[in-house]
Amino acid sequence: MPTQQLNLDFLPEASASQIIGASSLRLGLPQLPKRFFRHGWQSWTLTTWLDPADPPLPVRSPEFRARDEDPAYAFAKNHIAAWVGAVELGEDDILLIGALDLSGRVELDGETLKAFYEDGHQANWLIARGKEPEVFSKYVDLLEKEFGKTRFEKAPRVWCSWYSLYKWINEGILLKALNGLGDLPFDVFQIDDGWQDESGHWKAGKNFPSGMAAFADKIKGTGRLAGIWLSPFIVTPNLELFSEHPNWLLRDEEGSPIKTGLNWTGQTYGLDITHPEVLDWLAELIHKMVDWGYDYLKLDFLYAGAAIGKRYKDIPREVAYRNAQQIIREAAGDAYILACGAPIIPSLGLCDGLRVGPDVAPYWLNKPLAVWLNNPNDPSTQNAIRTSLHRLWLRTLVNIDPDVLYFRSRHNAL
Ligand code: 9PG
Repeated sequence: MPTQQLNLDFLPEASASQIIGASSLRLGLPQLPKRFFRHGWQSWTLTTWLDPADPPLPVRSPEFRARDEDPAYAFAKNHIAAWVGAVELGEDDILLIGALDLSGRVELDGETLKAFYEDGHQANWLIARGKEPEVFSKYVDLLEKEFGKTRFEKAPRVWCSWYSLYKWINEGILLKALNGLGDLPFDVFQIDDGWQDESGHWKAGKNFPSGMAAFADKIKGTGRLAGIWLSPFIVTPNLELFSEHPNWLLRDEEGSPIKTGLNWTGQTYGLDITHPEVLDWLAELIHKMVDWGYDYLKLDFLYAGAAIGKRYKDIPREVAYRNAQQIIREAAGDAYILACGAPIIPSLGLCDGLRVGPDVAPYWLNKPLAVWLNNPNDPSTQNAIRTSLHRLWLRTLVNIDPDVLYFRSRHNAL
């Protein structure tokens, strides 16, 4: 299909909408909008209404840029929204542009709204004008037709180990927590980061001498689903996998492995999820979790699969991501998949739950990180609530996960 660049010199009437196919679009606005709705790329990325007079501030550290933002647009001079952007023209007068395919971006450049598919192909856009709930619900209906939705009407109630124990977990501590739940109405007991050797080495660490299958049995013995965390698309450098399969890593044009930000064990690198051996390895990994007895999989740091880089198969990065997610979905069978740190639109239809904001934390804001490093995506109560609230419109497509609620009487700065 030839790529088509469209200049539109008219706006839809109030409550009207249209679908237009184009590789890029330019829409002249009657005046500078009052606010711009910026949708962030992945679970943790800032999603909110912004004042167009405030220029975008790039996240200052490369580690956080790689982990929390779409690095492709980190230094853009204008605000750029991932897949869907909107402007407020007047009271209850919102104009939304929403991509109906992967790689769509929406940029506000003064009095012009520009929409484009990053990979340059032509696909549909929704242009809708009306009240905020009205335009977002039109977008959601079309997204469902395009990508599908969760198989679960209701989100399960989950106990997650991260926010009370972080990575300091072991068999004994978790068993105590499991027994301590008594008959509290949790549907899932989910083991978070810390059970494994390392990211990429998905075997029980030394703190779980009885193995992970035995722990899944213990969980099921309480009548709950067994949940486990893993980050299938990242690896840490001190792994055999790194030296045994150098061609499994995502690399830049010069051949250096792509850094995908920090996690609790340090620097992470992305896998080339278009490589057939990596895809086989991923399917095997997910089968292993299911065979161990886990029926709730929290898949984290998923953005790394769609990082910019040179891949075995020369396909757009979000297409590569969705193909790999499809393979994971099939391998997971009936297991519930919670996608975290995940590119939002490319995950729809392939996951059941989706994290829609950064981690919560026992403080309102981490000023050094949020303000001095310009990182609005870092764990904090403010950031978690802000981004989650601006993604409520996704709730009929997927079980939206605003992260956890927890109670603390000590070590609490709120
Ligand atoms: C486990 C956690 C939890 C959490 C996820 C994700 O390095 N960091 O600053 C960092 C911050 C947050 C983070 C991971 C690393 O959160 O959202 O629920 O599963 O991983 O590592």
